[in-house]
Amino acid sequence: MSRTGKKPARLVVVSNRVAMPKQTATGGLASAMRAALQERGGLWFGWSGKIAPSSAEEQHRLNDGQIDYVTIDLSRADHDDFYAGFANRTLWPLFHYRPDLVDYQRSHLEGYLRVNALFADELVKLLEPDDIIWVHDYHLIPLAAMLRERGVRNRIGFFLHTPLPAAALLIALPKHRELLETLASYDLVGLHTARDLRALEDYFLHEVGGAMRPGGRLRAANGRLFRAGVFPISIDTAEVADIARKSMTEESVRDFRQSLDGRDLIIGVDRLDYSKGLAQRFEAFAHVLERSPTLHSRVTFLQIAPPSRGAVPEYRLIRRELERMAGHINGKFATPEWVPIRYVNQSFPHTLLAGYYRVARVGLVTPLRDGMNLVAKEYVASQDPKNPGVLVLSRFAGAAQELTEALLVNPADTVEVADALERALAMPQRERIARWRSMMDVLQRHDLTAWRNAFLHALTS
Ligand code: GDG
Repeated sequence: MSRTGKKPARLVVVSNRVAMPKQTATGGLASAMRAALQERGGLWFGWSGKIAPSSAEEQHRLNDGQIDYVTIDLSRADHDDFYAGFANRTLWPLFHYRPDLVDYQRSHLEGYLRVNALFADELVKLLEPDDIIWVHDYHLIPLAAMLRERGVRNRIGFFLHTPLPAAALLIALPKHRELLETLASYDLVGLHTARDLRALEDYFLHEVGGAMRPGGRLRAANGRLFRAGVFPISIDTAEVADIARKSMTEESVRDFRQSLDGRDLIIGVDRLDYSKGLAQRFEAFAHVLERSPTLHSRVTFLQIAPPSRGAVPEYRLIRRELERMAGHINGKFATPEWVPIRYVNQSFPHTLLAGYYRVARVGLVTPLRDGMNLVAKEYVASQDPKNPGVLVLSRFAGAAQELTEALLVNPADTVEVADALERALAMPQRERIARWRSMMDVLQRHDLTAWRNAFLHALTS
């Protein structure tokens, strides 16, 4: 209830995948959305993750207290064209500055529009006039336009979890106007950083003839007015810190620590994705071993990389490449007592991850491009205040805009990353504490709850 005693409007979250109640929510987004829905009461709509023989109109419904979950299946063709095709072989590489990996196919674009239309058709059946709708990510850019075509007048917000690249790249996308101008059908478009916002404004102002209106609103060429703003996503800082502290007494974390045998740990945790810069990271670590024999047997690099998007060929390629590199580096430097890289293609429960982060002297987070990167924030929040580790962070992660006391690197510069690694390993405790404190202050002031409240406040006011 608000101060006026009026119940806030119901929240409707729409995302490609829905984190169902019994699933452990991987990633911050799932828990953020759950908390928001719990608070106001609401509905979460999206793809079930299942392939049905034909595009099934049947909705799967589940209620869990304040939250209704409604999902639909996709047909094989819809999945291939929309998800494995246009979303993950066109938009994802383009938005991560990899035009070389873009595989544009007209049939994929058609599938993308078809699935967005299917989402719109199914969603209108569920909407009430006062609902506030919050749409997530690059899979669903045209959804608001399609809802508007179906008569929906509700407030609709959109948040892009990836970077938005410079206009010069966006215009390389065939039919880019037809897609990107639909962003104007939202009332609010949220982005992680000022750079992403500049890209959006630049695209609308200089590429498609929009204009800036008083109050910071953008006018699209079709006359529609919308707002865009910077809302850097965050983590549940207090909870992550708490989990990390408690995990130190867990047997599995103690066993792991023991297995390090006094060596310093460097940790990386990433979905296995070419945007995460894992090959360059492996190279930088190899460079350290190459030039600093005194570090041999004294450091262990644990890279956790759960496979993702295995249906997309580029992901199978990067997986093979990393296996080859890890094998090569270990073959070259390992001794009977020591393996330099522990490369693990598995995902772990959050409690364990937080413990690993806390044990690690260095968090190595070097994506080539990343909308935000929550691992960087989780690593910081997991540290022991009296003896914190050092974050080595790519300048091209959105998180670098806030975590300025990390050792910031260009991930493509193997020598610069190697230098930062060695500096991190040798950093005196006082400097580690000072840098950590300043980053932790940022995360405590701006946590996940602050993020969603800021977005929802901007959307509803
Ligand atoms: C997209 C954007 C943006 C990872 N391995 C395991 C595991 N994870 C969790 C991490 C973290 C999440 O997954 C990954 O989030 P990131 O932000 O690092 O990266 P993306 O998956 O690419 O996320 C990104 C984000 O959306 C939010 O807007 O920051 O830029 O690309 O929370 O902890 N979780 C568990 N086991 C694992 O093995 N439980």
